[in-house]
Formats: sequence, structure tokens, C-alpha cells
Amino acid sequence: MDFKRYLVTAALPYANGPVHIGHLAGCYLPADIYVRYLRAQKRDVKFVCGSDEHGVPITIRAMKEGITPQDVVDKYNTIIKDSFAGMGISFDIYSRTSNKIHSETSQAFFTKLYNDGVFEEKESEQYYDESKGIFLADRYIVGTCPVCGNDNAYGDQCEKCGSTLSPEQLINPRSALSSAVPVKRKTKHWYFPLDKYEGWLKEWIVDGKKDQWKPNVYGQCKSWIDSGLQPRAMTRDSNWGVPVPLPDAQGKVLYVWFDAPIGYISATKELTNQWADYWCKEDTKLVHFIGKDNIVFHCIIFPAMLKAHGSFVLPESVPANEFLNIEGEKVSTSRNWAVWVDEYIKDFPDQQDVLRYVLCANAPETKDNDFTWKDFQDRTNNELVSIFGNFVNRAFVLMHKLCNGRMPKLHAEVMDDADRALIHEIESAKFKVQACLENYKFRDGLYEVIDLARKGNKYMQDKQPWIVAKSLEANPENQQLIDNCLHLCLQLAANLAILVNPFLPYTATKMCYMMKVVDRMLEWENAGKTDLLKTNYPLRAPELLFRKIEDSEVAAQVEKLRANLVKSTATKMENTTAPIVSETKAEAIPEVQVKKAEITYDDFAKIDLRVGTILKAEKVEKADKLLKLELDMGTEIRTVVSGIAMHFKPEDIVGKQVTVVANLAPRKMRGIESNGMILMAQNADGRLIFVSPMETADNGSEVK
Ligand code: B3M
Ligand code: ZN
Repeated sequence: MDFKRYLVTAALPYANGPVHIGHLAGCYLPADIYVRYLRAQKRDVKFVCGSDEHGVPITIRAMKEGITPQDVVDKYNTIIKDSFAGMGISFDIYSRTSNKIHSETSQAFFTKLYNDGVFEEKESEQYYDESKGIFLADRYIVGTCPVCGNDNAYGDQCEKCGSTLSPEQLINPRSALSSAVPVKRKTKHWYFPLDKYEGWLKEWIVDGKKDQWKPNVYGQCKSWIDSGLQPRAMTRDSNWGVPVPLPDAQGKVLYVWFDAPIGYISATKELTNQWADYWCKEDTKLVHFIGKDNIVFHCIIFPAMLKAHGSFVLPESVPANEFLNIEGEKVSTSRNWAVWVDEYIKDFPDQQDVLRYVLCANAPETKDNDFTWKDFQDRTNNELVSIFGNFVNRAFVLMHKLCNGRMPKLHAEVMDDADRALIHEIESAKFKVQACLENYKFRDGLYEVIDLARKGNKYMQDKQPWIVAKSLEANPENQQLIDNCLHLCLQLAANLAILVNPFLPYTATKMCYMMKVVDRMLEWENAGKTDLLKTNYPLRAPELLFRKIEDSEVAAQVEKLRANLVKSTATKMENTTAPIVSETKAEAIPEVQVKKAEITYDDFAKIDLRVGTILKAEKVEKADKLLKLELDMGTEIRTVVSGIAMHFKPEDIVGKQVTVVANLAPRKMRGIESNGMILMAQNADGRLIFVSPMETADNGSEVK
């Protein structure tokens, strides 16, 4: 199919926290590279995105910060938008799903499906928090994970072991709002019958996209479809979201995964009156850039909705990336293990392209990848500075030194094989980069750009115009050789600017300035040409395109990561009732800062701290984290269940003295009553250390 126009979307980030570099690498940067390339090709393209401002992630964040959901989205929408702009992500529009145009668009979509009789109306039993008087979304229910024993697993997922869960599977479920034990209540919802679209989805994806979609995307879709599709509720009981546009739907809103993808349509409407061309004409190529956790929503649920609606095009491609780990560990927003884009921009002003380079060169295109600050430094210094920057700089410096600061002529009569080979490399680089970009292989495309610079360096090194210059007095005609070398090097540099532009737009702009050419030179059709710079034209003095990243900067960033790591609540693991609500950047906690609000002496005096000795320790069945301890408390033997099994072998801790919170209310875990809690210190690296008396104390003695 010959596409007349392109509509490129990037996942709408939840406005419940800032974006980190994993977001950039996974979705926004590849989308931006693709769009910049299409624009350079002068193709008709629109690039839409915006904040996803509904759903449980927002309400949880509001609860945690003690502010309204509106405050949350206002705050983070600004931060996110600025982060993208700061990194040169060139959306045509960055909208918000709280806009009026969006509620109208998504309600109209719902109404159309409703009027066409698409939805199934069903009553079901759902968890309800009686103390708060509201139905609990799966995310609001926490409890013990049946797979790994994590006490703070969510009703839809355990973040510790990654298992997908339903609230029914949680052991000891409790409300995240109040810690009350939730009860079941009847409620009515509108279901989208995904099962009825199974046949169509098989044909469209399983048969139709096998060779077109990336294996990770295709594979996830296929296994979803193969395991059988179920009707899915498209409404929720909540007061935050787009109201369900039906008379008997008080207190009900559209499910966030119903309204959010429609946000792509609303954003396009907001952008242009011609929006329908992009959404309804068959010769539009719709491409969704997303992270791997969004695959089923974009490849199965949203397309089925679009199909049911009938007026819209379907995604042609969904190039989803895997995840980017940081310094060898999975990103954790709750533990603040992430490199935040807004902070990068502050710490490295005007260094957008360096991060764009590293994230693209190391993009998690086919598997999860690792970002380390050392690699950031190595790639910058050894690739950008030493290969690309160095080549461009030398070409300019030598041109100023050996050719009077003017673009030298090409003397055809003295051209040799090396010159012709270089011209061939320049011509073919265009097609290599292009083939990669058309197929969403951004890493490979960037590699080809650097490779061309590498070839330029080699050519210059072989030609050694600075040595040739020494022979000029004896052989003035050798100036022609120097001219040819620098002419071709500078034409190559102009090509580098065009090819690198989608990836590193700030660098391309700087290069245009140095070459005194207008941005129009960067159009893709100019790539491969070797007459881009006019002969005899004075060029500017070179500017350094990139600077080296110093060891001290790397050390400071690694230190910052570790210092800001939120010490896991696991320090007092066994009795946490408040869920560790994740999904956003937690406040940074500098080392000696007080973490909790001040308390009075009387508050403190309420805690009965005692010394005890571990008499017995054993693993708790089917709970990887838990140890059952018997403690000699002087006057009694106590049972305490403690979440330290991942850290200590039972036999290694028998005989140790520990500090015990002796008057903590009893709590049942895995059917065992725990009477108290032992204190542990936790290092930045997560290691646990017993908080014990320095010398042996009498069992039962008070700690004060
Ligand atoms: N907000 C999930 C996410 O941020 C969701 C994407 C919506 S795209 C329509 O990962
Ligand atoms: Zn788990």
C-alpha cells in the first residue's frame, strides 16, 4: 500500500509522575526519530501525544500526596511536557485527556458502540470498601502475593515477582484506602465482547502481521489470542474519569484503557480540522509507539474497539520496545531507582543529543537493556566525541588552515580510487540508514551514521593532507590533492548532518550554522549528494559539537542514584499495612534527613522495645520471604514472623540477640500469629543488618 499520510502516536504517559529515561528510550525517542525522518522526507505526518490523566494511577497518587486528582494531573502534565520539549521530542501536539474535546470524543465513541448494541451489560460482584463507601479497583486492593509472598501485592499485579493477579488470588486482601477487609458488592458495568472479535483478530494479527510486526509484539498478541479472549468491562465505579454517557450510570466512568487510546483521536482533532483524513482514510499509515507493557491494549483491545466503531483506520504497525534497566537493576519508581528526564536536563544543560545518542545506540529494541552512567560516558567520549565530533572538527580546522577558510574545489582530473570509494560510501549510507528507519531499526540506523563518520576519519587519515601540505613549496600542484580531500570530507560532513538530523537534531542544526547552510539542506532527498556545499564559499570556524563527559560527572550521577534510593519499607517488613504505592518518583531522601514527622516523647514511650534471643528459626511454607522465629523474651517465648528469609539462612541466626517491638498488635501471616517485630537496619544496597545490643543483654531487658 502506498501511504499518503502518516499518523504517529506515542503512548500517553500517566500524569502521576515525571518521565524517566526508560520512557524516552522505549517509546518517545524512537517515535521522534521516525517522525523527524518522515518530515525530512517531506511526507505528510502528524505526531500526537498527551497526558493520560484518568484512571487509578492518578487517584492513587492523589491519595498519597493528600491532594486532588486535578492537582496531580496539573502538576505532572507540566513537568512531563517540559521534559519532552527539553529533550527535543517534537510532537505536533501534546494534549491532555482531561480536555473537553476528549471527554466529548470518548463519550461519542462509547455512545456509538452502545447504540449499535456492541456492549453487554452485566452485574457482577466486586470488592467494596465499606468504611470508605466505594468500590475498589484492582489496584486499590493489596494483600499477600500467592506466588512470592510479597505482602504488598496489588489486586492486578505483584510488582515484586511480576505475576499478573486478580484480587481473588490475594491472601489476606485489604483495602489500600483504609486497610479494611473488603467485602463483595453487586455493581453493573458495560462489557466489550472481545471474544466476538477473536476470529477477526486471528485473521488480522496472527495471519496478517506475522512478518510485519516485531517478534516481541507479535508473540505477545498471539499468546493472548491463543489463550482465548473474554468480554472486558469498559466502565468503572469511580468519580474520576470521563462520565459514562448513559442516564442510569451515576458514579460510573469510562475505563481508562477505553478512553486513553481515544485520546489519540481527540488530540488529532485538537490539532487540525483535517483530523478525519488521518483517522478515516485508508491510505493513512497509523503507527503506535509504546512500551511493551501496553502491547495488548494497542494491538488487541483498541483495534477491536476501532473495528466495532467502523469509521477508523487500524494501526499498521506497533513498534513496541522492551524495558531499559538502570545500572543493572529494574527501574523502580517507588524506590526512586530511575534517571528522571527533568533532572538530567538540569544536570546536563544543552546535552540533549548526548542522551538521545546513548539511549538510541543502546535502545531496548529486541530485549531489555541496561543503562549505566559509565556506558553513557564511554559512548559519548569514544563514539560521539572521538569519531563523529572529531571528524567534523578536523575537516573544518584543516579547511581553515590549508584552504583559506573556503570550501575547496574538487579537481576531477586528480581524483583517485580512494576518493571515488568515499563518494560511493556517502551515496550508499543514505540507503542503509533509510532502510533501518523504515523498519524501525533505530539502533542500526544510528550505527550506520557513525560508521560513515568512521569512514571519513579513515579516509582523512590515509590522505594526510597536513603532510601533503609540507610538499607544497616543491610541488604547488599538490594543493589540488589537499582540496580534493577536504572537499570530500566537508561534503561528507554535510551528509552526516542530514543523516544524523532525525537522531540528534541539535547537532544537525549546529552543523548547518557552521556550514552556513539553511535548514532546508537537511531534507532527506539531499542525502547521498556530494555537491551540497558550494565551492569557494567561506565556512565558519568549527564549534565543538560534543564535549567529553568527565569521570567526576559519572561518579556524581551514580552517587545521586544511590543516595536518592528510597530505602525499602522492608526494614520493618513484617508489619507494613500501608501499601508501597508505586508509579511515581518518590521524594528523594538525602542521607541524614529525618524521614518521618516529629513525634513527642510520649509517642515514643508507647513503644515497648525489648531484647530477645532467637531460639529457633524456620522457613514458612510457600512464602519465600518469611521466617518463623521463636524468641526468648526472658519471661516468655514469643513467635514472630519476619520477612527476612531472602537475607538470612535460618541456621545462621539462631542464638542472635535482637531488638523486638514487643507491644505491637498481633497479626496473622500464613496462618501463623506473629507477636511483635524485630528491628533491622537496611543498607543502600538492600542488605539487612540486625539491630542488636553491643554486648549480650538479659533477655527481656528494655531498650530505651
Ligand atoms: N498511560 C500507560 C502508561 O503510561 C498508559 C498508556 C496509555 S496510551 C493510550 O504506560
Ligand atoms: Zn509476587
